[in-house]
Amino acid sequence: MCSVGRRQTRTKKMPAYVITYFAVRGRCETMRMLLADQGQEWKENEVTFDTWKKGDLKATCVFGQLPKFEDGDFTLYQSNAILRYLARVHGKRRLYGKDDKQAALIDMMNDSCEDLRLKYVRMIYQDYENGKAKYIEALPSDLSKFEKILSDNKGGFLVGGQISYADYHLLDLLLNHQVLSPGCLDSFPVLKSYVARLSARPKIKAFLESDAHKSRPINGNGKQ
Ligand code: GTB
Repeated sequence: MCSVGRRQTRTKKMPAYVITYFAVRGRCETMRMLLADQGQEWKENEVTFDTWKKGDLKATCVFGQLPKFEDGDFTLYQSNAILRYLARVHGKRRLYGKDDKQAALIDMMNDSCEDLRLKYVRMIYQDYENGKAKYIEALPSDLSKFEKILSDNKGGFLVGGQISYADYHLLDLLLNHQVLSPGCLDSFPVLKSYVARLSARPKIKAFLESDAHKSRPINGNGKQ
């Protein structure tokens, strides 16, 4: 049937992705940054701590925790599994390297990001007052490893010459650490320019400057 001359009505498509999480950056800012950089839209389903305490939502979560991620009728938990899912679906090289070996190296990098995130989260939630200074003192030992990896890989990313899901994870961690300890990258020129370069990618820049990002606290207990 010919549609010439007929008024075309375009209905706005709802984003297929839904992130259900607390109103913080926490474990979701990496996936939000990845989605933003890949030009994707998503809906936020913010959960207040009062709602969470009632327990009904927790009881429906497979591991009793958030984030929960929905892609239509497909539901995922575990932030790193969500990142890997998005890495397989998006990007020129799927944000997951050019072959199985690069994919394995990218997983290895992300595991190291996760190790650092866990140390950071433990300090923030369990030991902020007593442990912050000690944490900052020990931080160069972790940062120097990422500095060396980025110096050795001339491609400008953790692995190869294309951004991967692990790069978004490292960027988020480094941004959070610069809030914790503003000078922490001063002795790491490669990490410092990596943060500047990735933060200047137009869609990441717009995301980092958005009210949505800026208004979200980094952590759920107000410590940062
Ligand atoms: N391995 C999991 C993943 O990577 O997704 C870990 C998920 C996780 O730790 N989820 C925390 C959670 O659901 C939220 S992130 N906690 C509730 C529970 O276990 O019952 C950390 C966090 C804690 C508190 C807030 N807050 O109060 O706003 C925000 C974020």
